Amino acid sequence: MPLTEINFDGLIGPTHNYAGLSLGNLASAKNAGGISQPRAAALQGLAKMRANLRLGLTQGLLLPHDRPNLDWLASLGTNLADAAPHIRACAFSASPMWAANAATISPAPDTADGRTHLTVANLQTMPHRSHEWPGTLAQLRLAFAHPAFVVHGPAPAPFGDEGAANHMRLCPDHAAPGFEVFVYGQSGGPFPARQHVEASRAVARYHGLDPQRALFVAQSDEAIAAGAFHNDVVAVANERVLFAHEQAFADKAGFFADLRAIMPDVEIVEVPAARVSLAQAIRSYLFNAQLVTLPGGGGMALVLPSEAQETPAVWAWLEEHVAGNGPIRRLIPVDVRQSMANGGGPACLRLRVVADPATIDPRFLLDEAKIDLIESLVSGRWPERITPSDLDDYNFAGHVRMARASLLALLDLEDLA
Ligand code: SUG
Repeated sequence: MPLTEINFDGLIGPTHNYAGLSLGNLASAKNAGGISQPRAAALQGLAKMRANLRLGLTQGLLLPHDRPNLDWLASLGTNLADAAPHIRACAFSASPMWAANAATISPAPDTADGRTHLTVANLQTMPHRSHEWPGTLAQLRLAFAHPAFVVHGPAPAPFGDEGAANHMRLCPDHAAPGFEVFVYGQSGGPFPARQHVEASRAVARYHGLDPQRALFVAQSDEAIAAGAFHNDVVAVANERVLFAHEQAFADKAGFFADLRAIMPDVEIVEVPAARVSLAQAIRSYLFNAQLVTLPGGGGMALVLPSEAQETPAVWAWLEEHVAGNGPIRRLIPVDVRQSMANGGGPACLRLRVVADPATIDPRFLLDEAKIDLIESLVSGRWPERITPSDLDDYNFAGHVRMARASLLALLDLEDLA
């Protein structure tokens, strides 16, 4: 089977909660201490996966990690009972759901050895995400064990790497050689820059990319200050199309000129600040959308959060674009409000891998029957609500660990226990 784009969504885990752990992520700060609904959250994510399957797209799954992470607590010389509340919250975080931060992928046509390279992200800027990578790496090593893939360990500290959320690939079509754009932040503003250029350059070297076909581009300080803690909050690319906010990049003119020089047929769709402000773009997560190519020559669709439809300036711009001759032909709003309340939209929830599906461990691929099974397990085993005090309850920790164990058994993935 030819190379195709596969979206691996992170299944939202049973400990999904609002602990306000991500400085610079405005939604996370705003909802800190709120009551979460892990069951509804996971069902929303699964509904998005099902809808994407029905569009004719290939859909994969990444699993929730074992939380609370007792090994991480032990590495800090503590345990669930004694850990400070902030550290306990970090151990409980369901943050691996945001699979766009799992790894950076360079598909086979882009790499020197003709294999698809994946580098697990170290996520070392935020304590609650810094202990994700071993669990992610274990899954990547299983899912992509075929010799068509090379799975790399993380770039070393102190260089922060947040994976595909800061990486865009432009190409004539997914199976053809592409151009890879690594977007990084420069520190100095009110919020941390989570993607460091040293990490991006290391990933490009691990993957054996042609230096003539890779660009390193700085995020604008104003975007980070406005809450764009990852580039995928203000830009998204698919095939020949780059869809971005006018204020996404530090040196927009230089970046666009470089991109046009290496890829003359690139189509840049820019949303002007005069139509949609950075604040509106970030609140609505207009750009945290899945820009996908519909099979059968259906053009491109934008799978975007329903919050975008509810933001008049955003929706007016989008409707005009679709009515005109723009490359986005369809708008598909989806409800992922539980994840959105922690700053994770439709694009954060998925990791894109261009590969032949036959080379992937089928336990990580989905069809509707498997989604039915997972939905019914989630409906029975995921907590309906989590309040901050639940994280102090020892029995609660046992309950959520068992819930995940039953998912592993269902999917025949006990190797990840
Ligand atoms: O890393 N939120 C995540 C959201 C990640 C979104 N991913 C992309 N843009 N690709 C983060 O900031 C909040 C957790 C909390 O506060 O409980 C959180 O980790």
